[in-house]
Amino acid sequence: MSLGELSRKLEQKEARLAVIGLGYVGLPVAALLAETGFDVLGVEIRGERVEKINRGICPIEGVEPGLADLLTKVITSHKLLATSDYADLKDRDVILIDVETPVDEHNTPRYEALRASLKSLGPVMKVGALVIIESTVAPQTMKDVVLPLLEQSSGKKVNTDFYLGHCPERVMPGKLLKNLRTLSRVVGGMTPETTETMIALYHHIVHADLDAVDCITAELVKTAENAYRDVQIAFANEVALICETVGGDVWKVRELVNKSPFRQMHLPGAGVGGHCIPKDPWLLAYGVKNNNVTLRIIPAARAVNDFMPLHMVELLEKALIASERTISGARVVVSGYAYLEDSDDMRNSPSIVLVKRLRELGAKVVIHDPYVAGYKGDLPALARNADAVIVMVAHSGYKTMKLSEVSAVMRTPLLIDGRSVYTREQAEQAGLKYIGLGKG
Ligand code: SAJ
Repeated sequence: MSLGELSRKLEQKEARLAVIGLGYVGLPVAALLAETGFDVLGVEIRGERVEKINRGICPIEGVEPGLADLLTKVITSHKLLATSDYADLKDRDVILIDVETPVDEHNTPRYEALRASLKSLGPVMKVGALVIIESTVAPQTMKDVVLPLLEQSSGKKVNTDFYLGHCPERVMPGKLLKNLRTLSRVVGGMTPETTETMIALYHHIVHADLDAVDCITAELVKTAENAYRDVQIAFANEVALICETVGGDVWKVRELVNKSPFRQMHLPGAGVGGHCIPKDPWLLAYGVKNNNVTLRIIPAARAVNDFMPLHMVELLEKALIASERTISGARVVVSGYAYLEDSDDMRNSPSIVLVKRLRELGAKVVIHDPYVAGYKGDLPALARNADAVIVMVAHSGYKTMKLSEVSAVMRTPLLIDGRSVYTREQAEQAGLKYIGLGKG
């Protein structure tokens, strides 16, 4: 099928679609495309996830407005079907790939999932198929990794026997459907004609700009937009450290800095987690590793943000010493295990780094998180005989918690607040000694 014919089938919603990887990105994308009337096949290697989805049950916990109902609707109407069998892809005209592209402990991208999906897709991919990588990849990955691998595994030639593009996603846990529908996207085809055909697909679900670019631009935009956010957060964190030492309140400083035109100082905090921000700066850096350009700001920002959970340990140690306790043997409650408020998403959570460090130092740690399975429960009960509560995530429920019920049961009433969930006054009125990140 030519790109022109494919574009027409996409306009008419007659093209048969597939999404490989039904995770935080792939599942909402598949459901939205199915809702607009396309026949969508979801390919997922985790069998239990396939089974759950085909029963119309959303495997994603946390607060995801509209997703569970949408999934039930498109499964019931048989517009979406999940499978683990790649052979089912043989009649698919457009295949989106939404698999994980993490970086390892050496900050090197791990493309195993991406390579595996391309190796499995190649042999079954039909002539004329359009393959779109939605996962975030380092600049030059489409040209140097995806294209050669797909040609090799399929025995087909790009732009002749199949078409290829990159349209990075911009979703955020907690706003998966909203972001997909309302955020603009860069659409990068290997050829301008491919880009146009990709737009014929995306305009059905994206009610915002679809910016036609080439692949390298799409790779650069996505990784740079998240590296930008990481650098901004690191700046706020560094100002927080300054405020602690000179007696300022970084939250007040930030509020007033942002009254100055063209300032958008981000929120300081107990760390930077998630599936995007801690990873994408390293993808951007990796993309230019062979182009002998020295990057200074991007790695430095990562170092500052990675340090923040360890700084929370420093604040705790100082507070314990002032209360004549040592961290070894101290009973510590960690409030918030997910990486983001009102989410169950644990990926790269700063709390994981914090808990590991606390246990290395001999603290007895209990974890509370109202969204993460296994850590829900009653915080005051967990705080019984504790020497400190460390707030790592600004879950809404924490804001309304009765602090007096917590301090009443603690052995040493210390509150270390990594997200300015409370004010010093609130904490002290409740009988707690308050140590706030960025509050000298
Ligand atoms: N964080 C701060 N200070 C800030 C903002 C965030 O410490 O000012 C921390 C959060 O606590 C969290 C981490 O950074 O641990 C990431 O937070 P995030 O708000 O950036 O949430 P993510 O990881 O879901 O980011 C995604 C990104 N979207 C995509 O990659 C498509 C990001 O580019 C978006 O800006 C963000 O969602 C969003 O706000 O939509």
